[in-house]
Amino acid sequence: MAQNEGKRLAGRAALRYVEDGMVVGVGTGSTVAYFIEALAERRDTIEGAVSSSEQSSRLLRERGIPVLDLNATGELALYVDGADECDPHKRLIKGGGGALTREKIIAAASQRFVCIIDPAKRVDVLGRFPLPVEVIPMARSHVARAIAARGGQPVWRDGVVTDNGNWILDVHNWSITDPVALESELNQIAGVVCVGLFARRPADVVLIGDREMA
Ligand code: ABF
Repeated sequence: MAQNEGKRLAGRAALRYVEDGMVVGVGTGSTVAYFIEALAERRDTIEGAVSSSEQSSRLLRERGIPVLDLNATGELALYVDGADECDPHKRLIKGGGGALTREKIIAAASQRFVCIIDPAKRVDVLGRFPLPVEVIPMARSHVARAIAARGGQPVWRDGVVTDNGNWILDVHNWSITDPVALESELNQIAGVVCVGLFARRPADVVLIGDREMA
């Protein structure tokens, strides 16, 4: 299956979880762009969306879907988002698109997190994709040293500022055999805003193309 076809099928398949009257949490990335395109067919039946990035907010508004504030909507029934890697336990690496912090906030505030991926995102062990870590700019070097001391190889995503005004380190060559433990450990480092591991709160449903992961 061509990668874009897999993304398009997954994006459309997620529509089956959208119910009338919903406020839908919407992630970021090219797979989510297909979902937004499909969601626009339902814009008259849903209340609106809570967006994880300025990029997705633009796409939603272009499609006539109201973008709402999570502080006003309260907890959500559904969050739909992509991922960079997905293991057999529905644990994810996310953040290649730089939106990991707002994505993790909305995932935490949502009852059901539906992850939409093409088959190339499936891995047995997380870590082939460099792990994004959002950091407060002044702490970049401090966090990089702490990650290196744990065996990771951090690379500053130079030139990228997140929607929250922070920087990103991408950690290479980590075979992440215990993603829950690593997520908790990295969260403790002073200066870390968000770790691109969605393991403490994994996806509830993973759609791979148009098939649901068991
Ligand atoms: C987003 O989806 C990011 O967390 C992740 O990096 C991205 C995957 O992008 P794509 O769908 O374009 O492969 O949620």
